[in-house]
Amino acid sequence: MRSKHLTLQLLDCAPTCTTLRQEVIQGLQQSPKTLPSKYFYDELGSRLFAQICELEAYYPTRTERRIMQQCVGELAELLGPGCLLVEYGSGNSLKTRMLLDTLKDLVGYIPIDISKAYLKEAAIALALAYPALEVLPVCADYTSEFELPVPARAVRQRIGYFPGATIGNFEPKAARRFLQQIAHTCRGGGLLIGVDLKKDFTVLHHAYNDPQGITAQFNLNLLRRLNQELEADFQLAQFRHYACYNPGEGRIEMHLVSLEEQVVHIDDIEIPFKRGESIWTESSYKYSLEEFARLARAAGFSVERAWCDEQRLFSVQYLTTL
Ligand code: AVI
Repeated sequence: MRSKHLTLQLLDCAPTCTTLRQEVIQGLQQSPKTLPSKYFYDELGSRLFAQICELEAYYPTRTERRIMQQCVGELAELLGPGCLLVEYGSGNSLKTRMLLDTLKDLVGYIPIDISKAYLKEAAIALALAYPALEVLPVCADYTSEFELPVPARAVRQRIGYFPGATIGNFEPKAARRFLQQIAHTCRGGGLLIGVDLKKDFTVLHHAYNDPQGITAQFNLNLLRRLNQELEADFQLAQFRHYACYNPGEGRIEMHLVSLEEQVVHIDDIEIPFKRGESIWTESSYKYSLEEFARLARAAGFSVERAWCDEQRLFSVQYLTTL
C-alpha cells in the first residue's frame, strides 16, 4: 500500500466471497431468518455507522469519548511504556487517537478491520499523523484465527482495545469465546473495552430508531450489499427497519421486516418471505457492571478498573488477564 510519503504493509486475512455466500444462505434458510451483523461493515456500511456515531440519539459514542477523556491519563499510568496496542474492529481509528496521543512510548499499533478500503484509508492517515509509530494493519474478521504481525521493537505487553460496545453484538457465549481469544492473544497484558450498560429502554429505543433514519439506512445497506456482492435481488423498498428492546434478554434486536409476501433469489436459490416476516440482523446486549464482571472472569480476565459517566449509561473497563 503506497501513498506519497510512505509504504504500509497490510496483512490480508479478509473473508472470501464464499464465506459471505455460505453464511448468508445458511442464515436466510433458518427460521427465524438471520444475517450476521459483521457484514454491515462494507465501505458504505462503515460510513453510515460513522454517521450513526455522530447522531444526537446515539449516546454511546459521545459518552464513551467523554469517559475516555477523563480516564486516559490514569490509564497511561496503569499501562506504562512499551505496549503494543491491538484494536479489534478499528473502523476509522478516530477514537484511538486519544490513546495514541497519551500512552507512553507505544511500540506499535495493529488496527484490525474487515473493511479493507476503510482500513487502508485509516492506516495511511494514522501513519502520516504519527510518523514515529509503527502501524501494522490487518484486514480480517477479528473473531477468526490469524497471527498478529510482529513490530520491529520489543513488546513489553499487548493491550487489546475493543471500544464502542461491540461486545454487545455477540451472543453471550460467543462474547465469552471472543474474550477468551483476546485473553490468549494478550496474555500477561490486558484489554481496554467499552461496555454499554442497562438503562431506561426509551433511551435505547431512541438510539436505534433515530429520527434521521440513518440506522434504517445502515440496516438496509446489508441487503444492498448482498445485491452487489452476491447478485441477490432484494427489493430494498420491500423491507423496513425495525428495532426494539427485549427486556427479558437485555438486548436491542434489530430486524428487516418484509412488507410483502415475496421471493428473493441468490443464484438459483429461492428465499421465500411471508408478509411481516423478518430477518434478524443484529442483537445489541446491554450489561450491568456485575454481569460484565462475571463474563470477563469466565473468559480469563479480571476487571482492574471500570469508569462510568454520571448517568451510568456507558462504561470503559480495563481488564487484565488472570
Ligand atoms: C457496533 N455496535 C456497538 C453498534 C450497537 O450499538 O450495537 C451497532 C449499531 N447498530 C445500530 N446502531 C448501531
